[in-house]
Amino acid sequence: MKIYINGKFFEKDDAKISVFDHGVLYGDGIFEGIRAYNGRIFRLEDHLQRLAESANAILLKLPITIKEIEKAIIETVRLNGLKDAYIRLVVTRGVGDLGLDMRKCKGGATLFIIADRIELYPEEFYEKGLTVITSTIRQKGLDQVTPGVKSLNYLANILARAEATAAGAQEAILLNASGHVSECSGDNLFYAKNGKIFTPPTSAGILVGVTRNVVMELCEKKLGTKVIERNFPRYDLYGADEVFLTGTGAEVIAAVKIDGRIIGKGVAGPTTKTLIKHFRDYANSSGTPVYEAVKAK
Ligand code: PXG
Repeated sequence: MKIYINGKFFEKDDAKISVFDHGVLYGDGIFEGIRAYNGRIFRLEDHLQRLAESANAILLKLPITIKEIEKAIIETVRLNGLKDAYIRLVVTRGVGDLGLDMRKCKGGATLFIIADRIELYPEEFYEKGLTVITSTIRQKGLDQVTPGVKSLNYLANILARAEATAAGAQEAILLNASGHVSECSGDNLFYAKNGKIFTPPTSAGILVGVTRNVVMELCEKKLGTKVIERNFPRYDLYGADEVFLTGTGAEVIAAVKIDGRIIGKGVAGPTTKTLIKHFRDYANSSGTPVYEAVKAK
């Protein structure tokens, strides 16, 4: 495995960053989780746009341009010979001293890229659906660092996921301070009821998922239904016809049991299944080519 760090490639065992990197000392940095299907990187521009926005929000100067980052991602996937891949791009504040002051990170940001095979939910989960719980951990407020920044501070999400695991569930819902549903520990959330599809708005405190945006487009183009963004309590999920989650790893997947309540018929419903199909068709037929790009040079 070849890992990119600041312009150079390293073998896995040699891919190391400093213990003085503020990404390690403070979780001071941002990341993206990106997928490649069939030798093409899915919605790469959207991920890079979100990365640029996250960087700007935390006053982080990217060490190279977005165009150069795009090239580095393609090169990392290519060097590892991957067609289907999970790509992790991380940008940290860089090497500083033991204090909080970001000005001490004089060498600039650290950027690394890992491209690996992807670990997926077993296919049967796409038929049977997931079990989900509501976490006791609240979503960060909009008056804190907004959940819209994909920062390296994932402890709340990790602890929420641990609660799910302890309860025999696969995902956890985070409510925001007002008790409305925001999102899951690593996925956005939608529900369908009486032919309409709903999802929490950005003001509920969510990461604006690349998959969420694609699914909203697919709902409009393929199902002829515009997704309604509104705040709702978790009780609306219990009475929904279908609940589904979206994320780079999970794609589109049903949640069929929430806090012990069976949702709909207790298996992936027709809207979810149709969206899974449309999403996969689209993912497998779009994206930035990894290998043709090199041939064309
Ligand atoms: N909300 C949160 C909090 C996320 O971390 C999503 C929504 C979905 O966004 P995208 O852009 O992927 O549609 C995410 C991203 C994992 C893992 O290993 C998942 C994410 C990030 C990092 C790791 O399950 N999900």
